[in-house]
Amino acid sequence: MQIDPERLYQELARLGEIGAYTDDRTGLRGVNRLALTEADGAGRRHVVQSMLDLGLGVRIDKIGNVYARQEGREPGLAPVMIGSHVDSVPTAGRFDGCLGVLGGLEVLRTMAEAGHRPRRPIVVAFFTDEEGCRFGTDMLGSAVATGRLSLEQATGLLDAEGNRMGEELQRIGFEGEHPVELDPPYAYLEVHIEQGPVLRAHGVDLGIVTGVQGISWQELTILGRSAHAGTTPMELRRDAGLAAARINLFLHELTARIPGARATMGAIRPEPGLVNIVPGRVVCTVDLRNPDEALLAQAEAELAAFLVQVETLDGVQIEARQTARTPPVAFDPAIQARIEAAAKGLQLSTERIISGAGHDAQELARLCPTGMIFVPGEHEGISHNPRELSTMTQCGDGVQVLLRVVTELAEA
Ligand code: HGY
Ligand code: MN
Ligand code: MN
Repeated sequence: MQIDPERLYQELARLGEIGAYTDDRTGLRGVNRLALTEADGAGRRHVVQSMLDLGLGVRIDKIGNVYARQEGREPGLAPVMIGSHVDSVPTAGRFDGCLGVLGGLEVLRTMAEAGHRPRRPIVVAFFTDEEGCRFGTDMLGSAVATGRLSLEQATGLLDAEGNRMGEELQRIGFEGEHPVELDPPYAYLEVHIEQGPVLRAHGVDLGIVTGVQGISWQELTILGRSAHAGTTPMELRRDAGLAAARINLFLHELTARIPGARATMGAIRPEPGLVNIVPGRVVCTVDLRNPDEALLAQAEAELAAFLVQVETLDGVQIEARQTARTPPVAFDPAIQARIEAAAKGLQLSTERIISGAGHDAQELARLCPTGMIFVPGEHEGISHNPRELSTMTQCGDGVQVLLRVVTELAEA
């Protein structure tokens, strides 16, 4: 059986037009389907329609996860699941997450055209709010489906405007009636763009993902005192903006000292945020990552100690709220071996690689043997940016290997 790379690429382009915008600086077409916005709702409805057109049984659970099922020759068996996400960051490309979902549908389309009925059922899923940047916790839907977070914790989350996650889910019409608890699949596979430079730089066709690094997200609220920028002597200030800058610099020094550490202050919101007022309040975020759990915990502890110093130094108060925390996760070696063999059978070169980004697969790994296939990206694999680009061949190779591995597992 051969998937149709052209059809796959066209499906990616069609979905990529939902929530699309033209970046006024670069003129590039970007995608904004932030979780549970109208655009996300439209993207979801578009994919559900494709699932129904394929004759799949579609089930939506109480957190908005969508599961589309192709029955097998022996329906009672645990299914092989293929999944990812269709929500995006506000400045996305058209591949992040979508390749995994549309690639799964391409696998089922190809099987149907070949008249191939697998022994096991196959389910193609997309999970709610994988990105996490609206409600502050990533892999939200898959974390609830696999029991890391409760439905109540998830639906109670608020976005920066105070909108409640549960109400936003109802508003876009995706609060399903099925229980969120997911019965363990037989196996879970996810194809995803690498979102980094490694595979392309090494001239490798595909990545066999060994696991996902640990992730720690915090929201810091820094309280100082607003004051006149002209009349307030420097030594009398309690400048929350200065405190945030000190913390940002500290994060970068931290990464020079702790092996494998990555640190990012992605959001910095000074208030009142005006030219002639010393910021009295800053809300900012900290994203810490490391493949090693102990080193990630060390970075968290060193940051916590530094915050105490900054409070004294700048006369501010700092409240740190943990908004996401996932340990490093290793993927199943037997599934990695199957991916490697399938790629070899197609004369595709591979390399083992750890994922820098979080993925739904890291949650599913709690329930069943799980694997990921990475597809290289052009432009140094840039992602979370409209310049995100993987070629038809790169996407097609990834999904062809997915087809082989899923076909094998569905006969096991
Ligand atoms: O943040 C991440 O790693 C993922 O894109 N949600
Ligand atoms: Mn993703
Ligand atoms: Mn992403």
